[in-house]
Amino acid sequence: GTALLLAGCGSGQIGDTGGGQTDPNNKNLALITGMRGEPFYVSMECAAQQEAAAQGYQLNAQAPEKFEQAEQSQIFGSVVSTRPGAVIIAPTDDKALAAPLQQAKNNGIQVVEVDTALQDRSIAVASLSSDNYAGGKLAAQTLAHLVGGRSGSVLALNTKAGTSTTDERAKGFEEEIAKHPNLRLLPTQYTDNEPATAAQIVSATLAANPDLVGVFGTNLNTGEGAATALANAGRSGQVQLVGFDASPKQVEDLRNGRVQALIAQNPARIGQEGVRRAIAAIKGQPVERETRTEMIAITRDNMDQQSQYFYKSHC
Ligand code: T6T
Repeated sequence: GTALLLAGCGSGQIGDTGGGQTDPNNKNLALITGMRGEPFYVSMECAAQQEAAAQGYQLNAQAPEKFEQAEQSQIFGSVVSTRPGAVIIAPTDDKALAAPLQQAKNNGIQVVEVDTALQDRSIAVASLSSDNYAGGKLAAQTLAHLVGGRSGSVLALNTKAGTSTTDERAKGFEEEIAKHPNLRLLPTQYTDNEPATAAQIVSATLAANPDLVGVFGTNLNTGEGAATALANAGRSGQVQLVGFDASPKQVEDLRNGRVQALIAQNPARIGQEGVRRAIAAIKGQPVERETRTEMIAITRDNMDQQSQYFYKSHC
């Protein structure tokens, strides 16, 4: 069967709360995800709202229209001016958000990273995500298994350079594919996190590389676009497609044979635990610095047993 990975909740060091003074009685939290209305973040936000309410906190959830640094920075600025005790954020760029986040921290706002992270590990008090490097390796193992003994080229579709998660997935994927001499890895392509761009790249790759045997979409949008392109070319199921995430459309594509496997994350758990870390940090309690949540490889054969991993498009 297909490789299955359940990376449990990894424990890290206790974070340094540092920064300016936080009022331990502040009951306001903010959550800034990477993109509005996208099922990974919707699932994260629903669970975060539920946890905040259960603990008697207000959660102001915001997101940019697109997965885009400039708009997210603007939202961050306006959220900070409302003085929440903590900002739980999925930074859309691993460098550009560092300065404003450091400044917020200096002003006594606790920073918790969810999913994506900054390169500078000294700013956030806690960081929660899948082990994305391991997820990329799992995707490569799953794809190699699906391709079997055939030889041919393989394509990975990344989103935007500087997105910590998909960069790690692409790296893990590339390193693992290199262990399979029958698979020739084409240069990884960037899609700007646009499904239409992913579809165009896959169409062009099919034309230029008739030996294409596999595609890895490093996230929801790249995978959805790749599925469309393969279906339009009449190549679904011939070119093996492994996606990351489990949106309603991705799950439907798995069921109807447009996608052969999905590496699902647990965004709800990330949202729930993110709120818990934020509240502990506000209260000055010790906080685990790094938390890794589980992932799982889902195929058509096991999908009905794994429906708890499917993402939501509304709460
Ligand atoms: O794959 C998720 C998330 O983990 C990544 O950081 C950005 O893209 C998604 O939100 C899916 O669209």
